[in-house]
Amino acid sequence: MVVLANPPAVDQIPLLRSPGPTDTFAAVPVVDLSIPSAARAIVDACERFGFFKVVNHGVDTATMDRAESEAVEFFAQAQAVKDRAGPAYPSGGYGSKRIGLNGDMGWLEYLLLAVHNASISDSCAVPSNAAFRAALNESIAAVRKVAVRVLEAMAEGLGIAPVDALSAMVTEQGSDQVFRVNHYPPCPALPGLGCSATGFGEHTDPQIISVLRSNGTSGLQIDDGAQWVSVPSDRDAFFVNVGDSLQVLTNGRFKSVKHRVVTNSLKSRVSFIYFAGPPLAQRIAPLPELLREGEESLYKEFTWGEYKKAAYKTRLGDNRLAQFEKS
Ligand code: GA4
Repeated sequence: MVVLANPPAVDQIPLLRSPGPTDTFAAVPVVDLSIPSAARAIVDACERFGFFKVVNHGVDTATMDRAESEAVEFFAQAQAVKDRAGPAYPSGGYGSKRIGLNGDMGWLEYLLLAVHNASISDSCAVPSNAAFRAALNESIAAVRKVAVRVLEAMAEGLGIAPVDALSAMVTEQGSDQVFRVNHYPPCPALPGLGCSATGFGEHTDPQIISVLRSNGTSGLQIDDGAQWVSVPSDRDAFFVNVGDSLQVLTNGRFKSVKHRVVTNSLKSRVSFIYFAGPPLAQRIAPLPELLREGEESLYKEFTWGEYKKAAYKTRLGDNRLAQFEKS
C-alpha cells in the first residue's frame, strides 16, 4: 500500500499579486503557420519575447477537445483513485500540488507523461483508461506536428540548413519528450488581499520549445522583459515558449521566457503542454551558422542529459542557466 502524506492546503501555496487590468499582454505575437512569412515572424517573436501564439496550425479542434473532456473526467475522480495513478516521479504519473523534487508547490494537479516517438511511452502505465490514453496519444501526435512545423520554420527564418536542423533534435530516436496535463481547480478567492494563489510558479522551461494549449481559462502570464503580463487565453490556438536549450543553441539571441500560472477563483483551467527535448546525449551549444565572425559561445559545454540532471536539483524559479554561463 502507498502511504501518502496529507495534501498541502491552500495556506501552504505561495501568493502572487493579482494583475491589474492594464497588465494584459494584448500584443502577443501571432504567427499564422499557413503563410510563408511565418518563418520571419517566429524569429522576430523569439528575439523579442521568447513567446508567441500559433494560428492556422492545421490541428482539428475536436482532437484537443476529446483529450480535454477525458482529462476533465479523469480529474473529477475521487482523490484516492487519482493517487493510485501516482507518483509523477520518476517515471511519470499523477501529481498534486507538489512540483519537482525540491519543495515547490502550486494550486494544481497534473499528469506528467513520458513520450516515446509520438505517443505515451510504454514504460508509463498512466493513464490506464484506454479511451483517455488514446485521446491523449492523438493530441500528442497533433501537438508534436505543430512543434516540428514551428522548428522547421524557425530554421528557415534563422537561415540554417537543412530545414530539419532543429526539428530533428526532437524527432530523433531517443529524443526526450514530455507531455503534461495540468488541472488548476478554481481556487478560493482571497478577498481584500489583491492576491491570488500560485497555480504554477515562475520558471523557464529547460527544453528546446514547449507548445501549450489550454481550455480558454485565463491564468498564464509571461514576463515581457519589464513586467508580468496576462496572456489572453485562446482554446483554438497553441502558445509556444522558447526554452533554455534554444536560448543556448542561438547563443542568447532567443530568450527563454519566464512564465507562470495564477489561479482563477471561478473556473477550472486545463492545459496540455508538449515539451520538446532532444536525446540525452545531444550536445547543447550555439549552432555554428549563428555565430558571427569571432563570436564565442556564452555558455560552457553541456549535453541535454547533464542539463536535465542539473535542472532537477534546482527550485522552480531558479536561474538554471546561470551555472552554465561562462564567467
Ligand atoms: C518546467 C517545465 C516542465 O513542466 C517540467 C518541469 C519539471 C517538473 O515539474 O518536474 C521541473 C521544472 C520543469 C524545471 C526545474 C525542475 C524540473 C520542476 C523543477 C523544480 C516537466 C520540466 O521538464 O522542467
